[in-house]
Amino acid sequence: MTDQDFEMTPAAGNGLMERRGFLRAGLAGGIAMLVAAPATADRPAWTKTPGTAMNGYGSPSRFETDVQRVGIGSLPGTVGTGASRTPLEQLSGTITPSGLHFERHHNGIPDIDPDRHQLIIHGLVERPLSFSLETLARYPMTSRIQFLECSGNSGALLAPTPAKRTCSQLHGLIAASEWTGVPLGVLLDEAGVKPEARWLVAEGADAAMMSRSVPLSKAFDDALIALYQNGERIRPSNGYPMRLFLPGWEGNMSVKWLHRIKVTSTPAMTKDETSKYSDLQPDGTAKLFTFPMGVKSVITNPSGGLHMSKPGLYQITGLAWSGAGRINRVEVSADGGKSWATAALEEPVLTKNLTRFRTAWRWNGAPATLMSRAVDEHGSQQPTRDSLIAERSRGFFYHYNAIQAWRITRSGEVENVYA
Ligand SMILES: Nc1nc2c(c(=O)[nH]1)N[C@H]1C(S)=C(S)[C@@H](COP(=O)(O)O)O[C@H]1N2
Ligand SMILES: [Mo]
Repeated sequence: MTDQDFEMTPAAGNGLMERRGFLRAGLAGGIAMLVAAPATADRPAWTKTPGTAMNGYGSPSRFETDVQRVGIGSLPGTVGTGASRTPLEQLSGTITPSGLHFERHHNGIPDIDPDRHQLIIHGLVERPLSFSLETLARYPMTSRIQFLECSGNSGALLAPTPAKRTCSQLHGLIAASEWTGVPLGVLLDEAGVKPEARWLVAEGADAAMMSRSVPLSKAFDDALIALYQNGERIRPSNGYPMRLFLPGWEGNMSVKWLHRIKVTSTPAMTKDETSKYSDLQPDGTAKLFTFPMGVKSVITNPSGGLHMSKPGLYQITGLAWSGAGRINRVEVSADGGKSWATAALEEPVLTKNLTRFRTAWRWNGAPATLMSRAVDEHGSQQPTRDSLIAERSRGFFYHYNAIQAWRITRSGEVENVYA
């Protein structure tokens, strides 16, 4: 078959193909090998003997043991004060398996006995209340498939020279899950928020007792007291037995191991919203409270550290997201940003969730630079690295959302570059 049979018409420079043809026919005609039906004697051993037994809790295939969180690092002298990253380039779809959800802990993972855990709501309320897991289970619950991103994600790309790193080493402080729990507004209504209240302070039960101030408007908008992650109880590393989940906002605010909410009139100016997760300005003051995560995308395949085998048809795929809503469009370039082709977005495209994009690319074997850029439903566009740096003040670190470029060398190595 020829490319024409698949409507593989060019969409942009250096081999990018029209997305409609890609969606209809895929790349099969260009890649799969033609074979005859195998003879019985050639059947593999696993078709000839009964398989193994069932078990109580499943795990991935033994051939997938290299799919692990990456870049696990803890501060010197500690074991749990640091981060691990989602292996983005090894996954597909949009939901992150719970065991591969990135982790960010300020003092390790607490070993919380759910029967002794309580959530207290107090402060500027008519009735201070305390909730056990058992009482929370009687409230109406809702589920949302949405992303969580640390605002320190991708900060390594501010280095003056591009680090030789993989996609997950650079961008892996993001994950998406189906979060299920009780809308925070329901609990606040029961406690009766007083008229002068404007904020709440959420505190975790870890040994950091990490706390953040949250505007009440967000609490009543789409905040969840999340109890389940991808259908099962939240994993200890992600906040067991309950966490605050604030869709689209910087991950730090989604306080894990949540045990206390104090309703207040002003923010509490906690450590993690003043000395950290704030942006130093040229005059020496710090800009506080940058909550939503900006519109962003990254090509996960091919990406840094991966290897292209030989020239021919490839699938370019990646993830796009916006803390402000849905992704409207993702464009891909194979010529370092000179021309762009619109990528296909995988359904469903959900608000404040990861959106998977795909497009077809014919690599001609010459060096090439791949990039992706996203636009969200409000028209916000992902900036170039240069424009992001020009528009932010020196010394900024959080909320890096610039376009990522991957350089493919003649030998097929893929590396992080600034384009
Ligand atoms: N109690 C508590 N909540 C916390 C943290 C923490 O250390 N302690 N880390 C925060 C940070 S910086 C991020 S990015 C997210 C990470 O959530 P995850 O570990 O489930 O990926 O949790 C936030 N909530
Ligand atoms: Mo974070």
